[in-house]
Amino acid sequence: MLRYVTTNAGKVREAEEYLDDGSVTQLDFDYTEIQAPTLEPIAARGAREAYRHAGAPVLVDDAGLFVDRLDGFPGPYSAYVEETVGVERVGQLARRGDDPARAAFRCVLAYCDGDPFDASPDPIDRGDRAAAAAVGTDEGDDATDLPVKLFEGVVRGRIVEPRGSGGFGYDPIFEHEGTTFAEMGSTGKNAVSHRGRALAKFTEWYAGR
Ligand code: ITT
Ligand code: NA
Repeated sequence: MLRYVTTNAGKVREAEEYLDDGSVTQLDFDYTEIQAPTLEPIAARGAREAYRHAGAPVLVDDAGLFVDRLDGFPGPYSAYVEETVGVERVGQLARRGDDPARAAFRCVLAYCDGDPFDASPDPIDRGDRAAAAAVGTDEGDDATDLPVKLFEGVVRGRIVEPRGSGGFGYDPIFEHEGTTFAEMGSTGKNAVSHRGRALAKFTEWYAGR
């Protein structure tokens, strides 16, 4: 049984809906989130800590909203900014000006089961940037530490006035091809979302490992 490590019920709902086979269970564990400009090292450290805590295979999900004109803010600070500034005011800040406020949602899934992975063929040769990051390019990561596999999903869209009552977090202000994520059900959101895309990469690798 794979532990999906998160304190966020919305993430678990989407992961369970995507995997749909009872193979995951939530591990409500609040791992230490290091300060970093990207999601990968946060997720990788979190996965090692969660694996040591659980003693069983874990999948950590670190996500964020990156607004182009705010140079990627709130990015890795999305949870803190949601709690403090709030979704509506982030939307107002992002929409200031005439251009459409372009943004991306990113999700990084970090898998750790304590086993060393086969390091060949080289992930860079396979064009797998996330896997390349997993094999020791994360700043400060000790190459002798527990190996972590990373899977990234990205979706682009624009920031709009809040619409819809589904989803969670920034979903009401994130529009993708005319529909906000809060106007989609979990299935529709998973088909296009950052989390759905990261889960697709993860499940493909997990099935063939
Ligand atoms: P865990 O760390 O326990 O998993 P969290 O909610 O703190 O839960 P993050 O650290 O990844 O999760 O913070 C991500 C922030 O971005 C947080 O404010 C979420 O509500 C928001 N977020 C993440 N995925 C989202 C999604 O699919 N739709 C809308 N908002 C999302
Ligand atoms: Na968090």
